[in-house]
Parts: sequence; C-alpha cells; structure tokens
Amino acid sequence: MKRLFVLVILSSVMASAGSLMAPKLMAQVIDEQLQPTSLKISGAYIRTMPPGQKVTAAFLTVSNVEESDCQILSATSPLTNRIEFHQHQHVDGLMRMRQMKSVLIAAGETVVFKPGAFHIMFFNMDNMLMDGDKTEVTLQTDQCGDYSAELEVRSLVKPTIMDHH
Ligand SMILES: [Cu+2]
Repeated sequence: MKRLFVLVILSSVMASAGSLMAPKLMAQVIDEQLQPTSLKISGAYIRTMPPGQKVTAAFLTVSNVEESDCQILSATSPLTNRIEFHQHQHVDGLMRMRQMKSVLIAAGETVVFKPGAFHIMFFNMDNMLMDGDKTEVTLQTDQCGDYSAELEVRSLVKPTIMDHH
C-alpha cells in the first residue's frame, strides 16, 4: 500500500516536469544560454540583394575563447539550403572567390568575415530581404557545438537619387 502511494507521487512529478519542458523545446527564439560557449559570435549581418539577384553574403566576427581549435564545417539558414564559405583572393590582379570547405577558428583567435575577405555566401535566395529585418544563421563545428546567430538585414547601398529634387 505504501509502495503504491510513492509510485503515484513519482509519476505525477514526472508528468508536471514534462509539461514544463514542452514550451522551451518549441521556442523559436535563439536562447544564448543553451548554446555551447567556445565560440562568441558578434556583429552578424546579411546584405540585401539587388532585384533579380539570388545570391548574397553574410558577415560576422567569430572569437574562440577556449584553448582548443574549432573548425566551422557548415552553415544552415531558414532562407536557403545552399550556403558556402568563401574567401576573396587576388589572382593575377583579379579578385577571385574561392570556396573553403571549412574555416579554422584557432584557440584564442578571432576571425572576421568581412567584405573583400572571408564571407558566408547564400545561394538560391527566393525571398527578398528587407533592410532592417532580422533572420538567423546556424554554424556547425567539428568539436565545439552548433551556434545560432541573429543576422541583421542591411542594405548594400543607401539610395541617394531621391535626394535630388
Ligand atoms: Cu563568395
């Protein structure tokens, strides 16, 4: 009789724990508390595209605050299923883009993805990006976990033609 009573209490505790967990798992917001801590990502943004263009690039700063190296292997986004890491290089006086299979963020180092250098290339973009909107990207690493970062949508050029009346 006593044993049965304990079992009933246990199962009701487990049931209420389960209902507390559910809303957290369904939340779409990036919760930094749940992310691994080796890499710190800051200043993340993605450029708007000129009309008709289906390719754009995102930029961010990644710092490795741990004592072991991290390799970024891939990136995912709700916007497209094809994202590549690229590097700009001067070859015979021309600017060329080269795809990087992975990007090393060495222990204690910071890598800046910026125009003219490392960038994250988004292909097959079907949705227009609006200046000021927010989206997100997730970076997958070899041994440092996955990191989601909010991407601020920024216009490449601010229109100036309208100023001349
Ligand atoms: Cu590129």
